[in-house]
Amino acid sequence: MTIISPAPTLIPTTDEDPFSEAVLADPLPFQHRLREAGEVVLLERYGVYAMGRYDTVRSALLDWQGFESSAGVGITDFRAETPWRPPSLLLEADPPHHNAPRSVLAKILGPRELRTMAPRWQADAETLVDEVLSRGTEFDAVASFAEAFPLRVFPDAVGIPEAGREHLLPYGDHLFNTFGPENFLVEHGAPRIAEHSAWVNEQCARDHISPGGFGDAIWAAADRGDLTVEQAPLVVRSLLSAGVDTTVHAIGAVLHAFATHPDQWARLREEPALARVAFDEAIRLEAPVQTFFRTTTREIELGGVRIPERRKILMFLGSANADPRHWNDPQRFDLSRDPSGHVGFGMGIHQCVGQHVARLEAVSLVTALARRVESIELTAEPVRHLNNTLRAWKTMPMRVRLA
Ligand code: HEM
Ligand code: OVM
Repeated sequence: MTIISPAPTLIPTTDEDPFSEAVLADPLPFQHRLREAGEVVLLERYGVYAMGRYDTVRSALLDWQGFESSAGVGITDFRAETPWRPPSLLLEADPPHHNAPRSVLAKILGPRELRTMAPRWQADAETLVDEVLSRGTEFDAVASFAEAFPLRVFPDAVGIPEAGREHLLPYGDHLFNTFGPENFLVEHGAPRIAEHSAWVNEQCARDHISPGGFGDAIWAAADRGDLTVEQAPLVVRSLLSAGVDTTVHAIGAVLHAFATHPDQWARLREEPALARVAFDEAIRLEAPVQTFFRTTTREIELGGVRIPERRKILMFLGSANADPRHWNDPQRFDLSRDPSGHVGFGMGIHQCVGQHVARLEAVSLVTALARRVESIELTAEPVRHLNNTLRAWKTMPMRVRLA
């Protein structure tokens, strides 16, 4: 990184592309350079700002007045360009519009409501583990567990029909790519997005949603007047957008962490209640959602740098979670650590409203595995799946020894 000094402030500047194949495949060296370069760094190539240190990212996440979301949380400025889909009423909204959809979803996806789901998901996890292990002790952990488990429980919990569920993962994958620039990944997904999108949008309508699930509860909120009938389908869309790929890659992250830290698997086996902390520690370490943008609502001074009004700024959640200024030995997956305060779910008013769902899924699966599996190892190098926003695995060849 070079330092150039456009008067009046000195701003560290880089021509590196965080959305290049090389950086996406191995983001840690770039993130280290970003944190070292300064509190705020100008990404010359895109004309946007970036932050990678824990304290800076955390402060920006908490300052929703200064760093807004309604201009989009991707690189596209919704005030200058029409977004490719109608904006999310949660992710891409600011108060006061954000308030009603947020409180409706927070209640529906809250820990109390999920208590009824927990025994069913635990049983589903045990069934899946039995099914996979009955076929053998070597498998691809991505296909067999990371994808299979969320797809088994989440669409049913929302209450959408069976037919067409194969659209969910590619829809989410493309959506998360579109938060970044129009690079090779967006080009690759573009040809099929219309059909994935059409299917997803259709499932949000009331007549596609079965009774008793999250989707039904959203429509019930519209009946009570907590949401308008125009808002309800878009709030369902948020679940289908944010709720599948994220948990797939989160479970991939936990399984990878255990496979590469066998001592921590042994600890979990001794103390299964550590499954919760293991999940958050894996989210800290891998940050399945790596980045989101904000837009400055006014001139903001940060670390001696003046960011003008209406500029995009990229927050590196994964980098903040690995900042040695805040975390001790950040690359170690350590169940003794208290990972709370990590920004893998964001922080502040947009902090992941689905995190209890994600946690319950992962804890159910890890708990079921811990009952039957004594040790886990990789049998070959796992292969990354590249995405402009997500940190993901395509394949993870794994062998387990049964308990
Ligand atoms: C928000 C990550 C699972 C629904 C967020 C944000 C992050 C995130 C970082 C903050 C966005 C921002 O500040 O702009 C994750 C990760 C997950 C996960 C890592 C898995 C481990 C889920 C699930 C659902 C969900 C399962 C749905 C059931 C949402 C929604 C928002 C959100 C609707 C927007 C909330 C708002 O703007 O108020 N998530 N998420 N997420 N998440 Fe998640
Ligand atoms: C939404 C949405 C979409 C993607 C991600 C997300 C991580 C939310 O449509 O509300 O949060």
